[in-house]
This record gives sequence, C-alpha cells and structure tokens, in this order.
Amino acid sequence: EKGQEKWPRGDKKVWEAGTRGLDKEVPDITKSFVNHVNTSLALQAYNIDDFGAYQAAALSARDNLIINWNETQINFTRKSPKRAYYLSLEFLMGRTFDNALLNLGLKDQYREGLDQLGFNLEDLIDQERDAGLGNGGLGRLAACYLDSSASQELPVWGYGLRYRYGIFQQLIAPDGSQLEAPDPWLQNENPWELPRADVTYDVRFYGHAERLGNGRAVWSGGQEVLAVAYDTMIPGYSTKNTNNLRLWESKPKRGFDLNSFNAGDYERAIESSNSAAAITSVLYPNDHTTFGKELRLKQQYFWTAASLADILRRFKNLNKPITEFPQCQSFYCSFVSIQLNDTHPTLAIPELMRLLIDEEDVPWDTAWGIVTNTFFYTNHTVLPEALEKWPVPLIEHVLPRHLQIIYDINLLFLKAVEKKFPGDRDRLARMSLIEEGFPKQVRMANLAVVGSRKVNGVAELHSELLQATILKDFVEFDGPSKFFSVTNGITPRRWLDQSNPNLSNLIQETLQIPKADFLKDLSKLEGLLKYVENPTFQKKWAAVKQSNKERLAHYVEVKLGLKVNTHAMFDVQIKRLHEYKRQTMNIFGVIHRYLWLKDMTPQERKKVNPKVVFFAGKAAPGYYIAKLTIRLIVNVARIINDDPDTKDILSLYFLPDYSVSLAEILIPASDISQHISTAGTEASGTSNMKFCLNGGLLLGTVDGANIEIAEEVGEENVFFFGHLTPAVEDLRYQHLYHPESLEQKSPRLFRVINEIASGRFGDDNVYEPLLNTIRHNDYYLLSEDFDSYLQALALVDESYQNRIEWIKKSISTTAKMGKFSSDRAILDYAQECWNIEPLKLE
Ligand code: B1N
Repeated sequence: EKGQEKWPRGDKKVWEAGTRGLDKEVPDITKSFVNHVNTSLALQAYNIDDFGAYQAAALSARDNLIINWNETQINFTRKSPKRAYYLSLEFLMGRTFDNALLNLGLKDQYREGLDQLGFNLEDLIDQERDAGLGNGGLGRLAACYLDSSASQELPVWGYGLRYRYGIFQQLIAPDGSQLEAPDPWLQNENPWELPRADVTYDVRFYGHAERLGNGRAVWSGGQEVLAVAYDTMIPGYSTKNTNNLRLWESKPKRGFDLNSFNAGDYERAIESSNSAAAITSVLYPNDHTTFGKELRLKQQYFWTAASLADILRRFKNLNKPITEFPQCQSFYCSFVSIQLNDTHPTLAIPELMRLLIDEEDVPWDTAWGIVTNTFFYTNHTVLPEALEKWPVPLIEHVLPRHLQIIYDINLLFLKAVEKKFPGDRDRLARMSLIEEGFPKQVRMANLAVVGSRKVNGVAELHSELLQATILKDFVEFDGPSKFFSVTNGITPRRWLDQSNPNLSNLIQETLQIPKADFLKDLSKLEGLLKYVENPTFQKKWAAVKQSNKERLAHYVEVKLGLKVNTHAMFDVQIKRLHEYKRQTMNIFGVIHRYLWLKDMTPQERKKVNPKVVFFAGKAAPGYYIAKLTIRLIVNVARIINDDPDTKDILSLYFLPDYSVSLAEILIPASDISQHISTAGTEASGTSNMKFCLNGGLLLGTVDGANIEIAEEVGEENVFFFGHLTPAVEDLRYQHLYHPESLEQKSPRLFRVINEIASGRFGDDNVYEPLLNTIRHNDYYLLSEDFDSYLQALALVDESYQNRIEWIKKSISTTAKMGKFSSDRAILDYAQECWNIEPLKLE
C-alpha cells in the first residue's frame, strides 16, 4: 500500500506488466507504449510528462501505421496499378495523432490503456503541434483529398515540400495589430515522418542551356541541390490501406565547399550550403497574391523536379515503353496521372518535356503527347492578383533550359491558334504563354491549360466563371469538353467524427448503423430527416450543440482569460483575412448592432437575444488593409465587451492564431457562420461545408459552394443576401464612373464609418486607409450589399428566437450535406481525370 502511494502515475501493476511485456493479459497498446517510454525516449513513469507520453503514444500508433503503409506500398508495387499524384505546394494537415487513432479504429483502446497508465488521452492529443504547411482552403483541401484517397483505397500519393517553418504564428500586439512569429513545428521531432536518406535527387539551378540542333539541349553548370524525401503515412479510415505523402527537403549536395574552407574563407564555404538549405526553409504566407520572388520560383522548381524524377524512376522500374507513361487507349497500358493543384506546380510541364527530350531521347511530338495526357490542372481562383506570372528574365536566369522549352511550346501553340483563328492578333496576344511588357512575363495559367488534358474549377459557379472569363479563349480553341467542374469536399472523418464526437455518437445511436457506414457514405445522413420532428431527438441535438459551445468557451477562458456567455447565439467568421471575404462588412455589422443597442432603453435591451461574435484568421504579413481590419476588430471588441449597457447581449472575440485544430473547436460550436464574399470572388469555400455538416446554419452571399449547399439543404435553411454575380461588373463600373455618396447609398453604413472615423474605437486616424477603400471605389461592393446584409442578420435573429424551428433547420442541414464529402470529390477526379481504380489491401 505504501509503495502504491509513491508510484507517480497510473497503475503500478500495469506499468510493470508493460515493462516486462510478457504477460498475456497486458494489452499490446500498453506494452508498446511502455516500451517506447523506456527505450525510444529513455524515460520512466517517474520522469515522464504529458509531452513525453504524447510522444510515446504517437510512436506506438505509428508502429501500426508503418505496418499498414508498408503492406499497401508493396501491394501497389506488385500489382502496378495506374497511380495518381497530387502535386501541391501546401498540405495543411493539422494534427495527426487523433486522426490516426480514429482511422485505425484504436481510439477507445488507447484511451483506456493510457488511463490505466495515468494519462488522459485528450490532454495528450493537445500536446501535438499542428503541421501548418499551408495558408488556408487550398492547402486544407489537399489534406482532405489525401484522407479520402486512402479511405477510398485509391493509389494516390501527395508530393509537397517539407518546410522547416510552417504558416507563421499570429500574435496580437497591445495596440490590437497582428504580429508574426516563426512556426518551428519540427523543433521537437516529428513522429509522423520517415526520413528516406536513400531517396534523393539532384536538382539544378542557373547555369546555361545549349541546344544541340536535334531538338535536344544540354543544361549544365550552375548550382546543384539535393532533394531528400520524407514520407508521411496517410491512413485510410476503416481500411488497412495507408497512402503516402512525400515531402522534399533541400540540402547542400556536399556539406560545404572545402576549397574555400581550406583557403580560410569560411563564409564563402558555408554560403552555398546555406542557400541550398534555404529553399525549403519556409512556407510563403501569402495566398491570392504573387510576389515574383526568386526563392519562391526555386521552391516550385525544386519540388516539381524532385517529384517528377521520383515518378519517372518508379515508372521506369516497370520496364514499359515510355508512351505508356500516361493515358492511352486502354486502361491497362497507362500508369501515371498528375494533378496540378493550382498553377504552383506548372513548371512540371516543361520539366517533364526536358526529362523526356534531353534525358530520354524522346522526339518532341511524342513527348508533348505524353505530357498533355499526364497533367490535369485545377484552378482555385479568378482573382487577377492571384494569377501567377513569372518575369522572363528571372526564369531565364534560374531555369534557362525551361525557358527555351516554354518558348518552343508557345511557338507551336500559337501556330495552332493562328490556324484555327487566322489573323486574330488580339486573340494570339491574349492566349500567348508570354505576356508582352517590361519585363515580359510567363503566364502560368495559360501554360497549365495548354499542357493539361483537362482543367477544372472547384465549384459550379466558379467553373462557369472560369470558362466565361479568364479561360474563354481556351474553351473556344480546345472545345468545352476539356473543361469541367469538381465541387470541393471535406473529409467527414476529421470534420465530423474527430471534431464533433458528440454529434457523431448521436448520429450513430439514432441511425443505428456503424459509424463507418455514414463516415464513408455521407449521404446516409439523410436518415436523420426522419427525426427532424422528434422532440427527444431535437433535445439531444440541441444538447450536443450546447456542449460544443461550452467546449469553445472553456478554450477561450483558458487561452484568453475571458468568460463567454454560452447561452448566446454563436456567430462565427473564420478564414484568411482578405478584402474579398469582407470581414470588414461583418465588423461594421457588429458596430451597427452595438449602436442600435446603445440607442435602446434598458427595457428594450432585455428583449434582445444575446449574441457572441467570433472572428479568427491570419492576414498576409504584407497585406496592410487586412491587418488593419484585424486591428479594428480587436479594438471594437475591447470597447464592446467592456460596455455595461450591452456586454450581456453582445460580445466579440478575435481568437488569435487560427489553425486547423482551432477550427476543430470553433466549427462545432457555431449556430450561424458567415461566408459573405462579393459574389463571384470566392471560388468555393470549404469551411462553409464544415459548418453545415456540424449543424451550423449559413449566412452568405450567392457565391462559390454556398450555392450548391443551398441547393442541397434547401434555400429555406440558409440566409442569403446581396447582389448576384452578373450584377457585380456593372456595379463596379457605376462606382468608378457615376459614384453616389455613401450617405445616400446606405445611411447606416455611413453612420458606422463615421463612428469609427470619430475615434469611438480608439486610434482615431489609423483606420482611415481601411475606411477609404469603401469611401472611394469600394471594389468589393460593401456599400452595395450592406443593407441587405443587415436585413439578413435581422432574419437570423428572428429565426433564432423560435428555437425549435432553428433546431429543425440545423438537423435538416446536416442531413443533406452528403454531397460535400471529399470522398465524392476524389472519386470524381479518379473517374473524370485520372482513370484509376481502388486497390484494396486484403
Ligand atoms: O482554394 C480553396 C477554395 O475553397 C477557396 O474558395 C479559394 O479561395 C482557395 C495562391 C491560393 N484559391 N487560391 C488560393 C492559395 C495560395 C496561393 O499562394 C492562391 N487559395 C484558394 C480550395 O479550392
């Protein structure tokens, strides 16, 4: 008994049995956990903390993944099915441990085993740092697609970069503005990756390219950098299939330059090794903008070159003729499809040409046939500032051979255009891969379209807009069949079961089917429609939402020391800060509400339903207006939350450092979420799907995937407002040439803006540049949509008053979200583009 008291944690007998590892009664999990504590970490029950326990538990879960991963990969090698590769510069994975346990079906066992050893599983899950190798939707989409590929047993690998620093950590300064700190996510070892010291490729930069006269060229000199592979296991849900995400790290080819070192020039000696390592040092934190920076170009080439070399080597091991590399007549004689996630990997097109022509001695036409049957291009935005263009002189300097190839492609392409549309010089200028100017620029989207077999947008409206605007000429040239749409999706494993276990459990107990049934076929949620009118079920549904609101409130209290009123309606907008997403309109709406409440008598205020507004999101470090919006939100929050007249019925929180794991807490707690981009600007949006899947209602514009969500769940269950896409262009024209005063256009917006300008929320003049964006040309049409936005908010209030009706809307919404599973999306790609089939590991 006395010895028992001194034992530091858990059950001493279990620890001891785990250490001996012989006892048949001891579960494998305990044995493997204790073994990793004792050996991998060289710790004991006496000196292990939660972080050590997380590491040991992660290593033990990883052992399971490795076995499945190995078997899956050997099976792929043996059966050599056609494979697809997803090239993405961003994979926003978030945490892995919880997801791995769920997908392996071992979460309950781990919880129990760890409990006996004196640990709480949820606390250990919280020890893990997010893998933040992405900016937002585009990177998170890539992560969801990997989960779905593995779960659907499809032979798909991801290829990306192993950034030493992920998306920056966001801090809020005392004046309310955003500060950025590095994200050294690899500081404490990453148990989820396997370094592959044996999988390396040389990647060249600079130097010179000499044409040989037979179409081939020799590229030599310059700098050579080593690409080293790191593999991350991607477990499928309720299947042994475990796919691979291969991330490249850059390293100097030789440690350092010994000649300079010996000559005493130590700086020169390590300079080149530093510049090699710099390539994968950090994720660029801007989305929707291009900077034309050399290091970013080097990242793009480094990654596509290493990935293609790896793919080609794997293909060559099959000893098949090179023409069978991509698509051909028969399914059985094609082996590779490559999806380009936006234009970031477009250099893969000239790179594959270079490999085929210069290294494999394939004639140009054959090579071009292979290339244009291998690649598929997904466009994620129509915003002009996001369309990548690289200065010709920069490409010429960094990748001289690729510039030659791009010019050759362009020459042949423009000849074909000229043949189809003789004498149409404007068309040639628009479609050219090269934009004239000083300097000339390479248009990556044009190159991606020309070099791909198919091109898609990410929601119906977006795909239509693409074809009607920036790709119109290409549709006319290639015909419409090359262009199509795949509406984005989200994985229900992470975005329902993992983030909202209470809801997932309620759904399971109600439908009385195994979880895997609806988590792998999300349309099964429709079964919930039977229970919409059932009062007991409604109560349980509401109780789940309440528990999630309390979980969020607990988070806010622990992190910010603030108490949240969990009986209020939770209104959430979480996404990258961008003018087109119009967080400004939301904060103006909050100010309007505040002023409206201040104008009331205390009696009147008592009748108002309390509301809590949450914001979270990062601004690109150089995006001045977006950063100013954060500062405004934070400072409005300080005033509002402190005002005794209103603080019980209106409060506002800006939660710093938005991340995947914070989204997992915020989304299930939301009653209403805002997706309020100017019509035609948000290509799809994916958090809209996450909120609705979790029974949060949607307040939004008629944009992106909002439209398809409304089609599925019924327009009566969403709150739409604002001008439609076709009106936007005309309105912008009017703003430019026939501006109307703001006071006339929207007196309510006018008042809000004046209150800010008057210094009511501090810092009187600092917000002027932000306010001027609306006062002047108002490109994102806030003043056009503000009044209908307020109307929609009022309707939300009114609907929320009738709690039963609200709950019914919430249930009906979740029930109809089946379409938005990323399983559906990935199967669309597999059929429409890649021509691949599942290969299950028995
Ligand atoms: O991609 C998401 C969509 O759901 C969003 O609507 C869309 O805005 C987002 C340059 C981007 N589009 N473009 C980017 C990211 C990084 C970068 O350097 C552009 N992100 C999107 C998924 O389809």
